[in-house]
Formats: sequence, structure tokens, C-alpha cells
Amino acid sequence: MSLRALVFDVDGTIADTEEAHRRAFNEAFRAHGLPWNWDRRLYAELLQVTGGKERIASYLSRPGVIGPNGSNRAAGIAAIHATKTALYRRLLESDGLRSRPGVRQLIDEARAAGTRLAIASTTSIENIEPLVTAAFGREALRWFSAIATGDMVAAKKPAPDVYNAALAMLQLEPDSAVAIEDSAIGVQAAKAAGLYTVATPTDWSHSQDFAAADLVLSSLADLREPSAVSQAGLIGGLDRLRRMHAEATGRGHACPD
Ligand code: XBP
Ligand code: MG
Repeated sequence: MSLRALVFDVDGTIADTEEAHRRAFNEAFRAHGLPWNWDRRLYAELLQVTGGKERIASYLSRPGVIGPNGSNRAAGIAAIHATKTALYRRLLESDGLRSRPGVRQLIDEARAAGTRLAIASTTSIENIEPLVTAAFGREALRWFSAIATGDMVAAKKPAPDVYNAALAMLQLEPDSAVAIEDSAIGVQAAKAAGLYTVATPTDWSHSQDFAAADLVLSSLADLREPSAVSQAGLIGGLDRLRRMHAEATGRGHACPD
């Protein structure tokens, strides 16, 4: 089976969003009267916990952290996270976040080649919609045949659940899809689901261990081989990815079906 779909992670992969998330978390803490401030060093540590609500809960479990008052801790966390999501959406609309280098190019090549697109993200559709729209325009959400999000599955990354959900929606086997991730936890999830996985680390994740990834690039722009010129011109990123996927899976052939 050759390469039939690209499954994109969102945060850190389609766009470098974690600074916007961090700002929204801190603004939400202030709005809820909490004396918390997640600086970059602390946030890089907390990113080891996927899911905003889980991240807040993990921070709350640290010694000396004073939490929201009231008996129902989960409700308090959910209220803070709802405020954070509203603030994050507003940031996306005002800051007009751009996609990372090479992402749009690869998406365009995939669409032109009939290679399907999917999303497998820990975040929520409430965050994915404005991000995809801000990065690629109003019609862009329709480009994705499947969108699997953290709140749809029992376990968030590094569990494979969200990738399994995306493959189920696509009705594809793991070895006919490629995952694109930015974090070691995301690579772990995609590999546990059986996908050939490309890692494109960000400043937040570059010091993590990406040994489990099949390919590590500084960005998807590096997929294009400037030296290799086919008779049709530059070998595009998708063709190169298709070849590497075929070699790694030992199946199918480099050309599209
Ligand atoms: C990254 C995450 C998310 C975001 C925050 O998701 O772990 O939790 O950091 O978004 P991805 P929420 O799988 O796309 O890299 O607050 O909505 O969780
Ligand atoms: Mg990510």
C-alpha cells in the first residue's frame, strides 16, 4: 500500500502555537484571581503533560501551589480552561498566526496528488478551527478528511488513541499514512499507532529525544531536495516523503497508486 494520507499534529507542527497557549493560560489565571504565572522555562516543563486541563491539574499537584477555592477541583480546572480557550481563540484571531515553513507547500502538493489530509491533535476543535482558518483561510478545514481531537478519545498522547481515531475515520491501515509531529510525546503516540513519523521540533521541543522518529527535520521546508531536479523540475517534498515511506514500509512503490 503506498502513501495514502498525511496525518498532521496541530500545536507546534502546523503552527508554533505554544507561546500563544502559554499567554492564554497566564491571562486566564489572572482572570480567575490566581497568583500563577507560567514562565517559558516552567511551561516547557509542563508541556510534558498533554492537554490543557491535565496540565493545570499537574501544576496544581505541585507542592505549595494554591489552587482555586471551592470543593469541586475538576470544575474549577474546567472553568479556568474554558477561559483560557476563549482567550486563546481571541489571540489567534488578533495575532493571525502563520503556519510553519513547508507546511502549506506539503499540503498543496498532497491535495494536488490526491493524498488525503487528517489531523490528530490533543487540543480541541474549538482551537483547531480558528488556527486552520487563520493559517490557510476559511475553506481550509474542508481540506482535512478527518479531524481527531484529544476530547474524542480515552487517553491523550503519548497514547496512540488520537492517531487510531484518525486512521479509523480515514479507513486506512497505519502503514499507508505518515504522521507529522513536533514533540517526542507526539512521536511516541504516532509510532505506537504504527505510522511512519516525521518530527519537526520547535524551540519548545528541540532538546527532546527524537530517536523514535523515522525522519527528523528542522521544518517541512527541508523535505524539498534543492539538488535533486527531476525531469519535471524540483523533486517536491511529497515525492521525497513518498519514497522514504515506501522504503521504510517495504511496501508499495514510490509512485502514487
Ligand atoms: C498540544 C497539547 C495541547 C496544547 C494546549 O497539542 O498538548 O494541550 O498544548 O491546548 P498537539 P489545550 O497534540 O496538537 O501538539 O489547552 O486545548 O489542551
Ligand atoms: Mg504538537
